[in-house]
Amino acid sequence: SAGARSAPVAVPLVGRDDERMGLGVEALKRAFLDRLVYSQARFPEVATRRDCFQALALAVRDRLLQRWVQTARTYRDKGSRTVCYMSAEFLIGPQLGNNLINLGIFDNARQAMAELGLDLDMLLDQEEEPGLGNGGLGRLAACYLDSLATLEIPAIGYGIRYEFGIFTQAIRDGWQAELTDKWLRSGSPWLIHRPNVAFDIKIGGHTEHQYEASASRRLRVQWVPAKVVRGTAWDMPVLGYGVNTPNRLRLWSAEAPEEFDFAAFNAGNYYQAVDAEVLSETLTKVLYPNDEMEAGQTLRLEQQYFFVACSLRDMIRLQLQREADLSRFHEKFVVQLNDTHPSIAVAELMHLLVDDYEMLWDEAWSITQRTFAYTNHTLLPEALEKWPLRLFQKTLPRHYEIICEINERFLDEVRIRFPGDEAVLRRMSLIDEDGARYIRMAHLAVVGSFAVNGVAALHSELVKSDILKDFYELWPEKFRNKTNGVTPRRFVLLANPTMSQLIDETIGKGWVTDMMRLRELEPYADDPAFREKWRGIKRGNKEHLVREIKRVAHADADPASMFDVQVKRIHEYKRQHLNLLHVISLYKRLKDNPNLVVAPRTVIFGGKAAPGYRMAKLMIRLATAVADIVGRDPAMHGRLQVVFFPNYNVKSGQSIFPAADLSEQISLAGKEASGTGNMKFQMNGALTIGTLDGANVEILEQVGEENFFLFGMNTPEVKELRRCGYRPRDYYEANPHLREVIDLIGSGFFTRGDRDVFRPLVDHLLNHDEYMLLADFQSYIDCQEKVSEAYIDYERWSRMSILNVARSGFFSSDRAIKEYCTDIWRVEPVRIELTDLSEDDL
Ligand code: B1H
Repeated sequence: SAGARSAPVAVPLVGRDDERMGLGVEALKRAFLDRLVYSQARFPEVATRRDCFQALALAVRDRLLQRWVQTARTYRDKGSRTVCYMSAEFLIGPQLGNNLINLGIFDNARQAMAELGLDLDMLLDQEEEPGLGNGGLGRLAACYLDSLATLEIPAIGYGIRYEFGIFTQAIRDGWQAELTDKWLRSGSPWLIHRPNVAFDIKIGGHTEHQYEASASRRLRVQWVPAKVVRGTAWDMPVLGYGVNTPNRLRLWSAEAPEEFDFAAFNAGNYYQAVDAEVLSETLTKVLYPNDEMEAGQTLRLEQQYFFVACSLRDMIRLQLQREADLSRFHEKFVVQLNDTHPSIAVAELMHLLVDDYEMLWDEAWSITQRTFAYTNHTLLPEALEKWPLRLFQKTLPRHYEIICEINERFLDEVRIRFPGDEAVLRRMSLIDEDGARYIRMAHLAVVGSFAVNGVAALHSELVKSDILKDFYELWPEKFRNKTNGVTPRRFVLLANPTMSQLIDETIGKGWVTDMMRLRELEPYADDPAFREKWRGIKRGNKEHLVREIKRVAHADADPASMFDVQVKRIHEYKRQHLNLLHVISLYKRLKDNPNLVVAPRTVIFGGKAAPGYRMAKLMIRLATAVADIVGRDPAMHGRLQVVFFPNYNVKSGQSIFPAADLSEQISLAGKEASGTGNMKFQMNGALTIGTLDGANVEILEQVGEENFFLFGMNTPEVKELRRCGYRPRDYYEANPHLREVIDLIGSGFFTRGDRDVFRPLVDHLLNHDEYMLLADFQSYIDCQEKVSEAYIDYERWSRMSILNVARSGFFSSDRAIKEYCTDIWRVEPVRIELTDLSEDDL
């Protein structure tokens, strides 16, 4: 959290009486002390920082819950159509600061704490990060919950309460080390356990088919499971900004159902009973730390099924409270599938409707197809989720049968549309029969949904032309684009209070829920006084990050240098090693020519590698090795520095984005579905150096090419080069400078003479280079030279920076969610009226 910060924007509840509403300084002091005593059983003189954080968080939670009760009542009375966002990940980040912002009491809370002798920033710093996601996909789900609540849309987020979130990254001897993330160690003040909201979920076993004795002779299927796991609900309130709507994030946790314990216990097998308990609880123990798939883990399939099965039962329970049967289920609920991770929901809803509620197949299928919509997030063919058929059948025997039935009926439809085309049947089947057999989850999701969307304009086109081409030809009307967005509440207001304040003073308040208004900043890009203030703010944010870098990376960074930042998961397609090739190139040129005029740079890397992804871990090692050598070289002082910022997460992101000058978005064209970090950087005034990939294309379109540093091949050029047979070694041989850079890595220069460490990386680049770093190298180096020239002309740079912010409105998650609401979900806002604390129904 930044030095002396204050929240710039008070929530515009007109004529709000803060004290009467429990939101004033006095009321907050009182609430804090109450919570310290009655929840923490502490008196102020002995309270630890942790106690004080808990007390403030609980006081804030009380204020959310007051609104929550009102919201639940209104939703029930109105019977409003509800969006259910199903996601295996919600990377929500720390909650306290965000809740203070959304309640409009950030400044009051700071003052209240100060009057009690406590520093709000210190308290905010106590919160453990709930790392319930890997990267962009999980963070997107969290941004969308913020916007859904802010736009007053009835919505529920359904996910998993992992006991261990994404690992904590440490750097040891330059290598990534993974430490467990026990974020629930001392409980979370935001999670409310609902032991009464519980469902028993079957797993494994076999099915039994029987014709009913009655006249209808209907076929009944019984699923006899191998085990039963109980799911209970944990709810987190998600408050919108400046409104009274806290929506519900409902996370499921696995336990052993008591009956099972007793069965084993009565049979005299106490240890088996305890084992069952332990085994059940492992189900939601840990988040899989892979950003783009890891195949074939039974536990992962069980996790997916478990949370989807609980969620659908929860929705059905709500529907049956409102109506006599389930025939209008799809009118009351729409389910958005965040990638294929929850796509087993298609088969599960069929199972529930047909087997449990005895609906006929055709009606059940019609309801199912009108309930689901599917978002695709990846273009990497290897990241498309597929389950080995045997494993799937063993875990979900009934769902296997249902998927076969869906598939037969679906392939009949394909046969009619493409008569005699055996190849198309094989390509579109839900079951991959080439070699080892697999269930294709993306195909299940498309067949079971009424809408399918990509996450950026380019990506959505590539979904139609490449990865789901056959499906697009069959059902063109299903396909849409919904370009991602990010929430400006967390990533601008909370993360960058000084810039927010300047914007308030310049164009007035209200822009944070109407981000297109940032366009009103455009004229100020030409105002030298404004530009000067703008630079001062960036400088302040950089000084704050410098202190963080000192604290976590033990390095001294120079705030006068250009902060050139690449933070995101480490992956070959994202090409952090291309960035490193540039660093080494610059290093070499500075060594050869000490008088070279270039902007001084601090190149900052951050991001986690999947624990089993060897090349990604080697990329981290290369970054730390280069950081080390460059850092030791006195000739680089004040000219070039490299920092690896450990354990990049939501919290540290909030210090990093506001301090960045340059945003590195350098994936190979056609590989990054969207990117969302690119948007967070832009909103905080960083300029982008990037390829024509993902949402970069739209950022370029918004800011104009004179305010964007574009380089590299575009998608058709990539395809063409691949078609012709790409030979990276040709580039190496033809470009002496590139050769020098690669040879330096191979020579052991960065590893005290050890030539073995980076050999796999160098060999891979020279012989395969799947992501074509060498083909884009020269274009990237040339573009970085233009960046350097622009930075030195600081008036020009400030102008570009201001225009980037002024033109970032399109990337608000509010815009994205409005598009989902009108084009996919067909839902309307529901206004919540707050009866305040003094009224007697509470
Ligand atoms: C994205 C994932 C992902 N795409 C598998 N796919 C996972 C796939 O645990 N798994 O198995 C986890 C995550 N994540 C990202 O989604 C894209 O790479 C980004 O380009 C995009 O911005 C983001 C949000 O749409």
